[in-house]
Amino acid sequence: MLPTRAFVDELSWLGYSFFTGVPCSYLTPLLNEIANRRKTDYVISNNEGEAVGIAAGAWLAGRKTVVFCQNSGVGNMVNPLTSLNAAFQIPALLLVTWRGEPGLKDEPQHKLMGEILPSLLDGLRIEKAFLPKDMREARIAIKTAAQTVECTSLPFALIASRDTFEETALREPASVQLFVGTQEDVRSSSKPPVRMAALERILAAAPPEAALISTTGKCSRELFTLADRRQHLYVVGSMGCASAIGLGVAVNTARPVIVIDGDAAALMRLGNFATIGAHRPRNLVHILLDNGVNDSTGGQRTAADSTNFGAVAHACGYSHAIACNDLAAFEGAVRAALARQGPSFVHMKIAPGSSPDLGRPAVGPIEVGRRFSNFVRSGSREAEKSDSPRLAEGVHVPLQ
Ligand SMILES: Cc1ncc(C[n+]2csc(CCOP(=O)(O)OP(=O)(O)O)c2C)c(N)n1
Repeated sequence: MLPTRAFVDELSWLGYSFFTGVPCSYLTPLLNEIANRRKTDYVISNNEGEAVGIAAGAWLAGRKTVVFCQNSGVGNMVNPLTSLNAAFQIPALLLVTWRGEPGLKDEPQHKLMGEILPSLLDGLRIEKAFLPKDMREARIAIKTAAQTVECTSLPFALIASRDTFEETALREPASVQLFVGTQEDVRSSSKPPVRMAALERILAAAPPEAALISTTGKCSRELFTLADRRQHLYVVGSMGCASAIGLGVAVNTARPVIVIDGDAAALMRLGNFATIGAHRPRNLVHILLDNGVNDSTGGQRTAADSTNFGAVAHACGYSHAIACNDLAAFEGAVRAALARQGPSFVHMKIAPGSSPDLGRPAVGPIEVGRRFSNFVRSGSREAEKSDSPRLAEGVHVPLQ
């Protein structure tokens, strides 16, 4: 077995101090050790795909990241691994447990994934190594993994078998408080504007130091058409992950971070709201441009009209949530959100439709990611002074 503390020390020495993921019982000692450390950031997540998004945001903000999961959770990661990490060349050290490992007795639900895990990772073109249970050998495996991550700028998977980590007790369980923010509804009878007009208002309200992360489909295409700047991250794939990426960026910078979501994308990963509410980054403004349809794929209806998004954000612990449908109120709401302590949520009803000759980002995702990352990491003096995440004051801090 590996001495758990020495394993985490090894990762820390190599700069890996940002952890996110979904637990597996094989990792309990490791997760206790991480939670016990004050200088290690541990972002709980609800879904392994969400964790990949959070880690991608953290990497863009300059962190080296570890995403832990049970191998069942690799299934939840496939979309962002292929269309975010591979497309943008965003690395992460994946620590994947091996339930259903061939030759070991395990539950029936782990059998198939246990058998296909190595070939699944091969299919995803993710390099891998089996984590040895001897610390001397494990050190070499971790170093090699870290070097490969640096060289390829892609995820690398360390696969951990049963009984890899020595027992470690949780010193102090994190205290959880329910935060009750405020909620407003200023919708009027006015006709909702198109997305492009709403995006223009966001650009008018956003200060030059703000980072903007736009969701998959026409939202990113329209933002690119209106203005292409290094502080824009066009999330062309990984539908639903814009808010997770935004969370990962926001907890690692003092800059304002604005996420521009779509209703279908938000519904695809509604759990992200709860994670944002749990971690409460005060510099995050989450905007939802809700046209009630999958506009980018031809206008198929979503469940948006029967969902009270403001109530969801409020219930999940956002500081403030507001619903609006006219442009003046929307711009005012975005400006107010940027001025107050977040996380804030702005739900804007828009009309479906877009220009028929809408272009696509002419800059590739690798370049978009690099220039966004340089922007986030540069010039934020407060961020440079402190290495602590920017969370709302006086609330539960689950990052240890
Ligand atoms: C995982 C995944 N499923 C489906 C798609 C196809 N797709 C791209 S954009 C989109 C609709 C997005 O709708 P919404 O978030 O409401 O934004 P809108 O297009 O309305 O602006 C869909 C279904 C995808 N890119 N990824």
